[in-house]
Amino acid sequence: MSASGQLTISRLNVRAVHVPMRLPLQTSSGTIRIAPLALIDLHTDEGVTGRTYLFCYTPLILKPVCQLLKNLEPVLRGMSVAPLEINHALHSRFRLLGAKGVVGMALAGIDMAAWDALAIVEGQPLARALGAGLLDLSAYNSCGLGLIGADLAPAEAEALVAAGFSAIKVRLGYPDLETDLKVVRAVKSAIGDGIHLMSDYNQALSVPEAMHRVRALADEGLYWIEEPCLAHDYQGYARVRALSRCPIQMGENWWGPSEMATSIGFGASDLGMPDAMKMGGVSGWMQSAALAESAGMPISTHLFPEVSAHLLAATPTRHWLEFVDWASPILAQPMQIQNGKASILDAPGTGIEWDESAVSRYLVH
Ligand code: SMN
Ligand code: MG
Repeated sequence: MSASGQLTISRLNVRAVHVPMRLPLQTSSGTIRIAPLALIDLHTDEGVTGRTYLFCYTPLILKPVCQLLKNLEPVLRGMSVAPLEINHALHSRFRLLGAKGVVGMALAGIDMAAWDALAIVEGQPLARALGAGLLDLSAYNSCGLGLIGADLAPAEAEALVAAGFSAIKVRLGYPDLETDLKVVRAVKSAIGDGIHLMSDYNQALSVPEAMHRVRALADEGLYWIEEPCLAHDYQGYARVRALSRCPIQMGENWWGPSEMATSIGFGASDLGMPDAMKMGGVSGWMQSAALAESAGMPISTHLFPEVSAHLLAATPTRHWLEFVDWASPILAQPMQIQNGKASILDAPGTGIEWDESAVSRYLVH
């Protein structure tokens, strides 16, 4: 390492794994049974390695994401681990194509791994490297509780609470409002009043249908109603929000801070939940946290709880950490939740290290 502590990228190791999910997730857009993860190891000449993973949603995109990352290795080799500089260089390289989708995912993965390496070389948890404290964060259990109907949902909801949580999330978007209501009431009566119940439509409704359903759900005690309509119809969201008595939540489909700023400008939602990957990694997240602070918008995280916990600690308007255990089987130290709180460990970086024998079990060749 140079006297300045500067790191230089030597190599990028990228692997594809299919990790079985303990609880499959039936959403209004299909069922997810495995987590297709791209594992990134960003090696440096100095021997420090930054790590992260990308959740690719569908196996169809896993290999293309990994291939793009591999294609970028010669571009990265020899660069300093300075995430803002790396972003500047990579974003200008992709200016004509644009940096959403597969490109945005790959760039965010490089950014997250680079920040991990920086925090490791500083000997600090990422949260501290970002200027935050090691906070205990309120976490909700977002595993499971897909569209499984009013007969099965109560038992699954009880099990999610029993894992040590005071908040869980139910997926909605059944063919009719009556089933949505039935499921919400069944889950509510199973978990009781002391537990918060978030809800998520995964963009299932038209704007008029969303207006109808949010009014009907007004007195059901939901903590928030997430993504009722198509994610980029900010005008439609503003109309739905105007007549909802329950806070409207969105943000997992904001690709970068500029989309978030547009959404805020339309008054599309009460709450925000950027996704660390789609927002552009740690660097993009910090911009989104600044936007949220100036708009006075409470911010929750989306997926990637291991990295997102550090980011939430560094977010002035922090709200909830979304906990999913999808990467836990391949991590040496899976995230632990106690009494509904996620703690940030006093260890260098994000704390992501692979359980190599699990990784080899789930490797996709
Ligand atoms: C979700 C995220 C990722 C895959 C499926 C469903 C969901 C959430 O929208 O917010 O957790
Ligand atoms: Mg969601």
